Amino acid sequence: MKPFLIAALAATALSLTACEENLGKGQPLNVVSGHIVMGATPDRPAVGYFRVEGGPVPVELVAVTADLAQRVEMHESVKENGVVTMKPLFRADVPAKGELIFKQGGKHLMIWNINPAAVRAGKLPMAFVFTNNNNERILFDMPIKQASAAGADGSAATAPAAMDHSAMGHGEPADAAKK
Ligand SMILES: [Cu+2]
Repeated sequence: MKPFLIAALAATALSLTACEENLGKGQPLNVVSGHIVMGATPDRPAVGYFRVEGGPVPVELVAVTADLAQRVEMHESVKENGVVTMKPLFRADVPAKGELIFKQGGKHLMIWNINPAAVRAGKLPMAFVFTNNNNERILFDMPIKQASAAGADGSAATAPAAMDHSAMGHGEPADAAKK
């Protein structure tokens, strides 16, 4: 066998492998970053933020789960008549080659009763469930921050994100909401 043919076969094998991993066409659908902020007090839920990069086709995020937490919900903060409320969110679009962002003041996760071992370890393994490929699940370890460290990203220098969030009752006024 001639060297160039071997190289061609090797390249074919590589590209097949890449296809199987959904890397064939540009960037794959992926969870690229995220973190959890613990509640200001143990009885309050933690909140989670993250960023998903879209793959070659549009999909929807339909659930986020964690074996080491009692409950996880997707929420969206919406302003109606000057009042910020949170509503459960059951699906969120991830445009092809676009992004889906859960962040403070917008879409967010609420997480109840994270296993203390996960808190000590500083990360919560989460599964992001999408509509493609028969509900593809992408696993991502979310780093856990204490409420007091919430300002580290510069988004909440004065009020920790979790505290701000927990002051925001479902359907109740939230004057703590930031502009
Ligand atoms: Cu919420």
